[in-house]
Amino acid sequence: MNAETDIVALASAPGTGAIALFRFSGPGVFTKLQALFFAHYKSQQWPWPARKALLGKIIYQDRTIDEVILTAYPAPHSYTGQNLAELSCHGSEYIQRELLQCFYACGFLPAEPGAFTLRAFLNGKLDLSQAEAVADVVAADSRAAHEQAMKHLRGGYSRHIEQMRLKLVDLAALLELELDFSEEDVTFANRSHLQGLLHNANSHLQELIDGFYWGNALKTGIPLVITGKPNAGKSTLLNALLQDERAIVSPIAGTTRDTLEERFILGPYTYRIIDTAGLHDGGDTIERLGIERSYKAIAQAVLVIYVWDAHAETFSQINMDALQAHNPRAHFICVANKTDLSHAPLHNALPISAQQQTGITELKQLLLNTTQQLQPQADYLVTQARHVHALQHAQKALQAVDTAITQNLSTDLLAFELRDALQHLAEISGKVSSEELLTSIFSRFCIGK
Ligand SMILES: Nc1nc2c(ncn2[C@@H]2O[C@H](COP(=O)(O)OP(=O)(O)OP(=O)(O)O)[C@@H](O)[C@H]2O)c(=O)[nH]1
Ligand SMILES: [Mg+2]
Repeated sequence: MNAETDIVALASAPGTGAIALFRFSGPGVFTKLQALFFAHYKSQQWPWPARKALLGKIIYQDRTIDEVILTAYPAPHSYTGQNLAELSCHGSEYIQRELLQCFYACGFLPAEPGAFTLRAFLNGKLDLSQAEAVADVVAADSRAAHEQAMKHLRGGYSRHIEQMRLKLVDLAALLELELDFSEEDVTFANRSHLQGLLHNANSHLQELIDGFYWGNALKTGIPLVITGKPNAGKSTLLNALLQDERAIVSPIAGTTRDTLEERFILGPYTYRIIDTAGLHDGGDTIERLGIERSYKAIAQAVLVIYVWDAHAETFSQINMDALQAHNPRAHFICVANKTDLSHAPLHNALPISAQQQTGITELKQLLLNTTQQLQPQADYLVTQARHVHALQHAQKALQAVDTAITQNLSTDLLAFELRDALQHLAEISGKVSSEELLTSIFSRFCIGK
């Protein structure tokens, strides 16, 4: 992980475009580019003015490869904190290839995925959780996912965790002080005060951990499961919502055997909408396997639409409580389908006809309103599984401190567990990190970011 090399990468999407953008970072970037870039205007020749778009040519071995715009960002005022340059050229794949070859010939090395953001992290431009947010901003495909990523990028979340960590650092310092004076049997940290703070920190950590349920749903898509009896019209409803003949529909009960998942954007949200095998007792081996998967999908859902075939089934035959027992945390919506055939009382179910596509707009609106109501208004939702693990470990260590106090155990044991908790909290912002961790985080980035 050598961050002192001079790297280059195509930062725009691969393929032909109106323009393409190359990015360079490293201490020797400007020296290397000087041999290739010739500014059009005398006033813009070397030394290049900082952060100004310069028109010029890339000339390599007496051959003009392209007319380009170069912007130089001298260290430390750049994304990576190093000398950084961005060069936009005409977007043909041929030009991109030719330029890349001449950059390599001049000594630039190809950038690994996430290399620029890694350097920004190593130079203190952003912390690790902000770096992760950069990847999320690039990947966000809905307003809700984008909003979450931007919040994390601004760093409020990191500061929030850091504030909690610093309070615990104060406590740890008092305990360490006691250890220094261990001969004299003094206590600097009042134990009941300490426990009070631990309880606060603990419930705070729990809040953050709980927030991942929604944080993850908003980032990766809200799991929305369509369930009901066989033939109720689940697959027809999926198709109506997607406006696409995605799933097979047939009058034969047991058509859908496996779960089928699609992304579905509604207002600010992305849903992972999942069609499932119809629920019933009995069925052959394959159907049973399918039904098992249906229950598994329900258990992981945030929202569940129960499709009630109002034509074939009376409302009293539906056992919603038994269904909700599979996922008490999820929100269940009941729709009465096939209302084109049935005039049965609706019992608060939303009337639709998936086949005739009536009530679909109302159902979308209901989904939207329900999601808006359910989405927590917390300032900071945890969106990374890595953070949840760190928070859970920190919580476990704090609980161990608490137990140790109750059992009147020695100060060095308290100090040990508290240090462990601090270590885990510090992992979130990357105050402590290993090369392995950094590699696993940044390898998920795209090249050029
Ligand atoms: N009249 C009417 N028929 C419908 C409606 N919705 C679905 N159907 C019909 O009901 C039958 C079953 O529809 P599917 O969408 O395959 O039902 P499913 O719930 O996915 O069934 P399985 O996959 O077998 O569990 C098909 O013949 C559909 O055309 C509706 O609103 N009105
Ligand atoms: Mg089906």
